[in-house]
Amino acid sequence: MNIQNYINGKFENPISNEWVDNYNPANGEVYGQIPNSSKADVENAYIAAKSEFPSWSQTTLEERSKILVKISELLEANLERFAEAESKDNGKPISLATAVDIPRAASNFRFFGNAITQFSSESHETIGQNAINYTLRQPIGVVGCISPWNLPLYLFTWKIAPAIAAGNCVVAKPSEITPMTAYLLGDICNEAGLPKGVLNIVHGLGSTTGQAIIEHPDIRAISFTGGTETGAHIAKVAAPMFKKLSLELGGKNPNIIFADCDYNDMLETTVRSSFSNQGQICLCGSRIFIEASIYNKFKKDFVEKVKQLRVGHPSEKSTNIGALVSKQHLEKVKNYIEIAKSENSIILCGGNEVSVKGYENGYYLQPTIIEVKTDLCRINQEEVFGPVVTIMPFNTEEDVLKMANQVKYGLSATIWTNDLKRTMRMSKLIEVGIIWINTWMLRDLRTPFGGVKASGIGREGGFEALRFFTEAKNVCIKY
Ligand code: TXE
Repeated sequence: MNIQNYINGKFENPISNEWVDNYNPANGEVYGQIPNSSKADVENAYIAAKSEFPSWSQTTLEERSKILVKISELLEANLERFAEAESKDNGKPISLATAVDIPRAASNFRFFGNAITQFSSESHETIGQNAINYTLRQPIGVVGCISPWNLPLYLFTWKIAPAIAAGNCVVAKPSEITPMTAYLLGDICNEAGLPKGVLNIVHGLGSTTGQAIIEHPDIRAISFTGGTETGAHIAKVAAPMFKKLSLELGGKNPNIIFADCDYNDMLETTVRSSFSNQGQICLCGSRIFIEASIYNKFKKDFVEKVKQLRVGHPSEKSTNIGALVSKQHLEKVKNYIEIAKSENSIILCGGNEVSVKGYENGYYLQPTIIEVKTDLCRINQEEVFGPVVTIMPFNTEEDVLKMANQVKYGLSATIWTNDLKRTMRMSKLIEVGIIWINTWMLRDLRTPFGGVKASGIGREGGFEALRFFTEAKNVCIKY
């Protein structure tokens, strides 16, 4: 099946007629092609967005809200079709796409459709000077949204929904590895009555299509989620052009377990926070630190539970772990397991590819637990982004805090304890943007979302996203 660009409300082939293969990770076969869009396609998308901007930016909030909520409803009505497409394109279990990815993509549109009706700006009376200031929050114009392959529609819409809610027009590019649900979204936008040109979707490689978006002199803001290296490259290109930038990058998140936690709840959630989506979530807790007094018990119970996870074809309901997203990514993750072995770490379970009957060329890997001797080894410092976690014991709060922060990333952290004072102390000292206490990935879309250090700059979510997608302009009136 060939995917087309969605520009000015219409589906189009790329001008150059260049295409890229799209693989099904569950069987390793090519099942379609996507445009490798060039600068010229991005320019067409930009022109469509620019022409629509004066009208869309003046559309009432009620009207924008109505359209966004309608998109959300149509996504829900098409849940099965979208979940199947996402699972086939990405390799994730159909159960996960049905329960999480597509419902959350729908929530993104509903949430920002409602949030924009509550978004307001400030006014400041300058007392003693007979002056009043008011701040306009104006849409930026044409903005670029670039998203990754791990949660394809979920992260694509996490950017697009606030961008258009705030009155911008968008040139968006999904990952070339998982383009399918973004492609299907075009029809839904038309059906919901989104004016043509508000959202334009160009498909293609990062180095061609993505590069054309970030280099475009009149695309004034870039919202990007993806790898840290790509983020650094985008910052280098965009900074001299003074573009507004939001970068949500990689993570190497600590999962810190104290002996006084609710053990069973912790154990179950830790299996999820380690291996959901084959461990390909930037928020996965890939470094697990356990208080020494319960280390041996945890190690035994955790290994036992993880061994029960079923690796299988994504379309089967009983599958817990589907396929990794690509051959190249599978090789990267396998290579990290080799690195761990060469560092004298111990593979407690997993570590090998899985041959799924009937789908022998798919990209399957066992969920893998690695016991490390030091937190400073490579497997504990670099982002693997697969079904691989490390475990090691700690003795004191001070020790574990040091290890939690001794890493270049700073996205999220999880702490398991019933000691309230400890949670308050540690939350202040851990260098991350998001902390979960006694839970994981419990999301409230109003909260700021993003990281520090090599995990990026800027915050998405709630009014933070609406602030990012608007420019503040102050007006001072003397009376
Ligand atoms: O991501 P890329 P990759 C991490 C994870 C993974 C690593 C690399 O560790 O192994 O990043 O993954 C587009 N200009 N994460 O290489 O390349 C690209 O087309 C503009 C963490 O697959 O960063 C895609 O749409 N755009 C992450 C998007 O960037 C460019 C999720 C992300 O792809 C571009 C994914 C360029 N020059 C991977 N080059 C998370 N934070 O959740 C690429 N792109």
